[in-house]
Formats: sequence, structure tokens, C-alpha cells
Amino acid sequence: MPNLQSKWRYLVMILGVQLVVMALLSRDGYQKRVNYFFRIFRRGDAGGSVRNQTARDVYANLSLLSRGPGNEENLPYCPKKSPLINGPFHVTFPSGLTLAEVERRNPLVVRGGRYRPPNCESRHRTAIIIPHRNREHHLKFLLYYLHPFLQRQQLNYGIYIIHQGGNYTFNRAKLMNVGFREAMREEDWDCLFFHDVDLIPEDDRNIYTCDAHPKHAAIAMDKFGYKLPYKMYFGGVSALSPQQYLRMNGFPNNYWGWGGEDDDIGMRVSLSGMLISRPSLSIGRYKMIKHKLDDGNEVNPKRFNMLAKTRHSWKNDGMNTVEYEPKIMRPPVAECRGV
Ligand SMILES: [Mn+2]
Repeated sequence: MPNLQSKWRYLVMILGVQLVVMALLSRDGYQKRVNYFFRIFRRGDAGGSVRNQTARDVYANLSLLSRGPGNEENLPYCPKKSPLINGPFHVTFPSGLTLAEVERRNPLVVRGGRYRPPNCESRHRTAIIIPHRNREHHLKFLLYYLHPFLQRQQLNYGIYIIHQGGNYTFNRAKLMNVGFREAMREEDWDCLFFHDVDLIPEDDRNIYTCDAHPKHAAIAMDKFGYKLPYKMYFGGVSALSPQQYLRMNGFPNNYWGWGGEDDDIGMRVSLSGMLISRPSLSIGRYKMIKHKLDDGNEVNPKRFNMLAKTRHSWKNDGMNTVEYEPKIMRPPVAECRGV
């Protein structure tokens, strides 16, 4: 009898230990550690150190591209998947970089920040809209990486710098509305990328074309540990087709100062009956250029009150109400003073 009893006791103990282990494993933190442990055995995929070893120069082999002699009308379509795609590339911020150097490295870019692949007809026309004020230092780094990044994807593209004139409080979302209108006035773009000036993409498989739903491209930023900070996050870099943009009445015009407008935009996506599309965490990666809050872009204290009203305000504030005085400026890049 005592023998049987001790057997039971062991069984209960083993079961108990198993329960504790299972409870620990199912907790979030442990799950991540276990995932990490398994990922060590999978080669090539993710993992910071592995990534750094395979990262390349974003300009590698691009200088081999040149425009052929004439006959540009009968170019064949580019392949569905660009052969120039290389995956992750190195992003550093050398102190001596100048816009002249960016121009020298991108000889096929023409006036207005426009480019078309030299040897094939692109399948995609993408406009990049960058709201800007007093960030020339960030802009030159972004342009240094963005031009070759887009050229690797064989896109027909244009980059629009939307500069806010004067000293009044910065308004990122309204500048996007201005950019949308000015870019569409110039060309029938398929897709518009709304791009923060301080976010540098790190992987050229993050293709700058639009999806069936509005796309949030900056899913994995170094600032947030290469993870999405919260599920509805729509900040940094997003992409919408003109149809999607107009369906949600564009972006709000009334967010002056830092914060809130990106959540308003995310809410507009769902209020207008659309979903959020995203690239995978392993390729939607961005490095943020570190900076302090700028003068003239103070935190907007009204942002939470405004967000509570988006449900009622989005149809009456957006592309249908945007007003500004444009000043179009040309070289070195298309520039438009607005707001
Ligand atoms: Mn920033």
C-alpha cells in the first residue's frame, strides 16, 4: 500500500511540474524567448547579427544601368519581380554627405525628382510625398537611400518635398493633403507613399506599390525595437491609391503640432470601410534618424479630444476642405510651399 501511495504522489508531482512549465511557457515573455531559441536554428531568416552580415550597399550594381540609344517608346514591360532586388542594405549617416553627392550618385534622376527605368517600361507609377520644414539634414540622408531603393524596384517614381512656409505650428497631415493634390495635378500616379523625412527603409523587398487596402509600410522601426507599437498604428510611412485616399477624404487638416494625426488617419481607414495592409515584420524595417522635438512642432495638447471626434468629423475635414497657397519650386527636387 505505501508503495502505491508514493507512486501516486510522484505522478501528482510530475503533473504539477508540467502545469507550472506550461503556464510559464504560455506567458508572453517566455513565448518570445522560446521563439528566439528556435529561430537560432533557422538560418538566413531574421536575427540581427545574421542580417548585418548579409546587408549590402544600396547602390551596388546600379551604376551599370544606363539609358539605351533612343527607341524609348517600344520598351518591353519590366519583369513582375525586379532582378535588382537585393534584400537588406546598410544604413549609416556619414557626416560629410551633401545633396550634390546624392545627385552625382543618381545620374538617371531628372528634374523634379523623377525617374523611369532605362531599359524597360515600369508597371507602377509611385509618388513619394514628404512633409518638410527645417530638416534639410534628414532630407539628404533620406534622398541618398530612397533614390537607389526605388530604382532597385524598377518603379516610375517622383519625389515631392512638401515644405511648410512661415513659422506657424507644423501640420504634417495637412501637408500630405497638399502633396496629394499637387502630385495628382502633375501625373496620374497609381500609388502615393506618405513618408516621414526621418525614416530610412532598410530592405528593398519592401516594395513601394499600393495594395488592395491602405498600406502601413513602417511596421518595424528601430525606435520601437522593430515591432509594431500597437495594432492600429498607422504612422511613419503609409501608402494609398488615389481611390483609397479620396474614399477616406484624405487626411485631417486640423492637427497642428506633434501627435494624434497618425491615429486619426488610421481611424479614417476603418471608418471608411477599409482594412490595413502591412508588409512582413522582417522586411518593413526602418531606421529613424534620432532627433529632438523641433521648434514649431510642439506636442498637440488637443489631440485626444480631437481623436474622440474623428468618427463625426472625418467627412467634413480632409481633402474636401483643404486650402493653401502653393509656391512650386523646381531643382534640386520638386518643392511646394503650402499650408
Ligand atoms: Mn520624427
